[in-house]
Amino acid sequence: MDFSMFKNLLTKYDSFIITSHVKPDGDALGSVLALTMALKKYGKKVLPIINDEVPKKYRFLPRCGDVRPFIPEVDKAEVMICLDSGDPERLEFKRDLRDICQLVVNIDHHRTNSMYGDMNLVDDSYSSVGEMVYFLLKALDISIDYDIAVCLYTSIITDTGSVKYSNTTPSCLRILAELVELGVKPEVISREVFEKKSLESVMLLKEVLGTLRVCEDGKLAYMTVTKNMMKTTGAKEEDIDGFINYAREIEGVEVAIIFKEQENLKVKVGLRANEWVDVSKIAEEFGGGGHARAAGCTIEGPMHKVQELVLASIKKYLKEGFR
Ligand SMILES: [Mn+2]
Repeated sequence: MDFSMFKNLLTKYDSFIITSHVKPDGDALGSVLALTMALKKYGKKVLPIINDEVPKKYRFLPRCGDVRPFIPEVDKAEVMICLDSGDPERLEFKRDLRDICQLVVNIDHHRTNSMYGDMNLVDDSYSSVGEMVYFLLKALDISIDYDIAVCLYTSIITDTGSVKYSNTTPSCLRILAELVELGVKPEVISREVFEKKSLESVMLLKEVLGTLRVCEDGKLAYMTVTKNMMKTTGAKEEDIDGFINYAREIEGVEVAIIFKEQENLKVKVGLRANEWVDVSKIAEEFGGGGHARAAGCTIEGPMHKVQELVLASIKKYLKEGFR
């Protein structure tokens, strides 16, 4: 992908909002913070905005205290750069993006991206948006300092599951090596992103593992998180991160699902695949999206109905081998 077109943008415009999706993960936050710091170095006015709280586990990221939700009538910019978000609804500005800025730039690596920008830099061959921001900075000749390196490193290891997933490429491994040369300590970031868990999270895990079901000759595994479990353990949504891997890692499992009961009779569905099922196709069928091996959607209805629907769709896929 040619990021040099971005150069014209910087000659033409001076003020930027850089944003990403709600329930921000390490790629969303890492890429927003890295690009914010970089454009500030370039002399631009930049507002890093995410319409949600920064999860506790990402508060080690440099300058993450600068990220805050949008304030209507106050926050304005010429350009809005949207990172890691397949559709504009996930940004939750609750208004047309063009009411806030003149130009929308969409930089993303989700296959299901709806191309909502005036400029769309979308390519699902990148491991993470952090990797895309790395190449963007190279194209702009902006040097990567230690703080930017920490953010980009966090982006890449979050989305590749610590360079374990199928989106791990020679390119992202080379970038990680360069970031380590700049002083990033892999063991420190791994501990923050993957190891540290709240007590509430482990108490919730105990409950959720009790709901594990395996079917379709061991190829499909799923777990359920109810509102009641959340209440009794005091866990937050972010505490559920990574639970799905307990289902995905079972020998013989191809598809893993986690069903999370939400307010107003909605269920959030997280989907993972190991080798061949394209779960983004299943998520799309229910109005969601994502990547081939990691995707999600939110479906209306009581838990048992949603489970019936999603399980039926996946069983069909596993039998027919395509969608
Ligand atoms: Mn991402």
